[in-house]
Amino acid sequence: MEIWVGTGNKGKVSEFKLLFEKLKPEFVLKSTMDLPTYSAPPENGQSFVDNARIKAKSMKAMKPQTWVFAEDSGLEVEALGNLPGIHSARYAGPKASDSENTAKLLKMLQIRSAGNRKAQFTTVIVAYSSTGEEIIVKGEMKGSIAPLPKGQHGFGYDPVFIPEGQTQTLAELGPGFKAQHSHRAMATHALVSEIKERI
Ligand code: ITT
Repeated sequence: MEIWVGTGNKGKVSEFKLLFEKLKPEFVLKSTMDLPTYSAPPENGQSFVDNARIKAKSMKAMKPQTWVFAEDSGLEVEALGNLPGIHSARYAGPKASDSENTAKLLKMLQIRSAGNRKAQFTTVIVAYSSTGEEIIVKGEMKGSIAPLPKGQHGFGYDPVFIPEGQTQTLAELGPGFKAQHSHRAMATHALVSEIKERI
């Protein structure tokens, strides 16, 4: 059976693939990157839920008979009034790279607050069952922002995020750690429980 995720982010796809292989191996994960004709909708919502729903609906329009989902995620930094939040992917500009976003984050934190480096990742997944029922699940991971980027794994802000109780960044800890503890792992566990209740 197939489950389709509406995302153009390769890092998300590889994490979801790992999670589904572990939690629900009979579901083969496909993404909009397997659909050359797909064009992503504008993410103009005011919240993670709004944006995840926009992306999930557009995925459902392409695959109406199938289980589909999309996620919206981001990094919320306490001393920055929870920014970048829903703006995480484009924090340093519309075409910003991961390293440009990370550099801006470290700079803003240096300007606003040297002391409070508390942060959390949030993921909201909106899914539609094969019959069109909407399911919403959420995952979080608490931690802090490192003084400098470190590590080679992952994507986005992984090189500057140190999970609570750890001394290394997510980019140093690697995919095995994220598959067990990340915001995306928590949300995917919740989604798979919801799926198991329905099929
Ligand atoms: P799609 O909308 O196509 O799924 P996107 O990257 O634009 O891809 P979002 O709008 O949800 O996705 O933005 C999420 C951003 O938050 C992402 O680009 C990263 O900068 C950051 N982010 C989310 N989860 C992360 C993680 O696990 N590790 C590091 N950064 C993450």
